[in-house]
Amino acid sequence: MKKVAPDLDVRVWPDQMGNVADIEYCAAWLPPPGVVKSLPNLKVIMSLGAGVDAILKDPTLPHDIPIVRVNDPDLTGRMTEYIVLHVLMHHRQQRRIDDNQRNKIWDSFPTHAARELSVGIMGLGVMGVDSAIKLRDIGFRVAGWSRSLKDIPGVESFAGAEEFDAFLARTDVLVSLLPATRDTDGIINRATIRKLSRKGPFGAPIVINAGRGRQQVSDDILAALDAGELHAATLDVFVPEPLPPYSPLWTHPRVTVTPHCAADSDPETICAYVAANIAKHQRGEKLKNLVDRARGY
Ligand code: NDP
Ligand code: OXD
Repeated sequence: MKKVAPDLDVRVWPDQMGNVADIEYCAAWLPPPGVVKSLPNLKVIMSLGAGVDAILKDPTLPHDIPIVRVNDPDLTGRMTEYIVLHVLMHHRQQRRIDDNQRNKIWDSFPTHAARELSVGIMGLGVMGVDSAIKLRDIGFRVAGWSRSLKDIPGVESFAGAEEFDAFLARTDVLVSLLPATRDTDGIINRATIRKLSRKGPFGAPIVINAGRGRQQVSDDILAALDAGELHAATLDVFVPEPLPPYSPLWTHPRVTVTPHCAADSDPETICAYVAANIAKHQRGEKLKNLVDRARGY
């Protein structure tokens, strides 16, 4: 912050807070409960990430202070790289090729075209739309599911609980880019997996979760893999994080574990975003990317 906004009086919690009554803006990722409430003159909370579940879980969080979340092309671009990478990794069976190379096996198995695979993205927000467009442009059959219907050329849109099953039925690769809310908790469960398409080239679906760990029921994913109901999974987010060493997800041959790195927040980019929003607020301009607390995202 000091580098990108040298004129701001920046205080760092917990040691350099000074008189807390001076503090008008707070930038946070996982504030310990009670810290935000202890700032009597706070005007805006700036999330350091796109997801705000870690901020909203503080039961003492004041109700009337706006929360701005990150919506930045750097973060979105990183997420799209991750989603495209992992869809392609499964589609091109790269893990099989890696295993074969380790064992010096020349196994030229048949491959298939992108148009043969249906990708379904849960969450057609800032991240989901960008990933959908890039996957569409590669040639995958892409659909998205969100609360409200979207109009994105070449991307089929489904909305609400009533269209969830139809969305799942056409999906070979299920991607989650949903926020963690009461409504999305546990959404990737055995029943959801069983509703996915089995018409794709692998005969069973694939799950990629880069939203939040709370969305997946890990035991259901493992059971579905072992029962042949799920072909493979890529998981970037977990409960708890870090994923403990004893978790069977680490060693399952058809699970790819990544350490919540799908879209890393680059400190300079995010601090510049926060500083720009502070300047905007001080000029009396309307803030964008405000969190709707009732919706939870
Ligand atoms: P947005 O708020 O822009 O998009 C959220 C999307 O989810 C919207 O399309 C919204 O629908 C949809 N949605 C929310 N609740 C429901 C529901 N109950 N049913 C159906 N659709 C729902 O968020 P972003 O795209 O910026 O980020 C998404 C999430 O990605 C973050 O909340 C965070 O959890 C995760 N993330 C993970 C990172 C990582 O490194 N793994 C990095 C960054 C983000 P509608 O459009 O109708 O409102
Ligand atoms: C985010 C994250 O929400 O990094 O930005 O998970």
